[in-house]
Amino acid sequence: MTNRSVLESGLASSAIPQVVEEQLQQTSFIDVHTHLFMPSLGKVGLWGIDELITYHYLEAELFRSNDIQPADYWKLPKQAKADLIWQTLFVENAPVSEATRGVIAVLHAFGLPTGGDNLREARDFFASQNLENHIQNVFRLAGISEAVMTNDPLDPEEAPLWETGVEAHPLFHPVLRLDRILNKWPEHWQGLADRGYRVDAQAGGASVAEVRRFLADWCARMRPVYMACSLPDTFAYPEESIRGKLLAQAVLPSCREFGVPLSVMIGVRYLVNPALKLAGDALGKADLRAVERLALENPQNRFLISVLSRENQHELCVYARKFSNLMPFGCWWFLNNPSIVEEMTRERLEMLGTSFIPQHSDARVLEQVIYKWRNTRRTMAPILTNMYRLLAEDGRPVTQADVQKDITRLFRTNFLRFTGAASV
Ligand code: FIX
Ligand code: ZN
Repeated sequence: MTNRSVLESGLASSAIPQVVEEQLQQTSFIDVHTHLFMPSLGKVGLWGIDELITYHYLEAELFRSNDIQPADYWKLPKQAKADLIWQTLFVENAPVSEATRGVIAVLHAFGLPTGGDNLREARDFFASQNLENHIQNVFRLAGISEAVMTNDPLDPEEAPLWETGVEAHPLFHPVLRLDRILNKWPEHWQGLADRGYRVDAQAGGASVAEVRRFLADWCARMRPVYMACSLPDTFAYPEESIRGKLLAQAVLPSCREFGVPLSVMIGVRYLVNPALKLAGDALGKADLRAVERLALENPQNRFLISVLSRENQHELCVYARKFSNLMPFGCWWFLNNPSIVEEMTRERLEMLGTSFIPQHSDARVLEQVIYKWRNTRRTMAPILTNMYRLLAEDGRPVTQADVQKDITRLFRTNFLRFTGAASV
């Protein structure tokens, strides 16, 4: 069979870019990790221009381009913070970083001025929005069908809302986030004790069973699609520590009991500069032998996994080839820059085929999903186009149905199958 006839039975090489572009645009993605909240969780959910501008990514960039000291910045009211960041990063300097360009893309998506010297018009626009309609519109503009939240059962603002009962929302999936229990037990065991769980500071006695009871109560209350925890670059497994004990004896068994994966996000160096608060975290290369042991010693557990260091990405791909209970997802946080997303995604396609989840937004402010998913589609298009061209050249015709199936798998079914979650 000549090359010509092989190509004839599939898409012509010149047609592949447009088909890829169309399928990326037509497929609604599932945003598997965000810090967005459904409306019934009230003001923990952030949206609007002042939240967009005071995003911790931009706060970190502010202190590089303005002499204000963090301590003085934190004293400012929200709008004054936003005005200072707008003036510094968008008026006095060109908004060329990924995060500043993102704000421009959001303003542009709503037909708002991107070059003005004040935020008045944008503030008026967002103030006039009805939240429910705005969410629908934002998800449509972002090309996502639903978002997975990050819900903290010990958060002083959020937890009482769940405990008194909150209305679920079809576009938002809950997740049980366990950082306070696994990473900050000394500060937070009292929170469980105050709620009637017989735990102690050493996680001794009935603590393990009581933490399992706590997780069972929250699984019944929240019906999470997965449990999750971010972990430091020093994370080790197994480990002689309260985290090691609670992870092995409480969290992993509970995940098996409720049939949900555990999402582990590894590589954070927390608050390397505490003065910057949320913007003060950094990253470190982790020893992924912890992942090897986690996957090997818990074959009945499924792990969504994201690692923060660029230097850990190749290892993660190799471990995912060894352990089918690992599902790599996203280009997390400091990796969520088009140049690195491109590098990671090419490597993952070459090593894992379409058996991974390329991206999540990690949006902390509702409208951020618009630019984060726009960037992802823009980065994915040439990567997938090149991949299909190579496949056709190697002798396998590529059809529109192939492209549609692969994109749906990457951005929807891998997540739905791995979690067992039901989509909207
Ligand atoms: O741990 C996490 O879920 C991180 O994504 C966040 O803590 C981080 O602050 C963030 O916003 C990253 O984009
Ligand atoms: Zn996050």
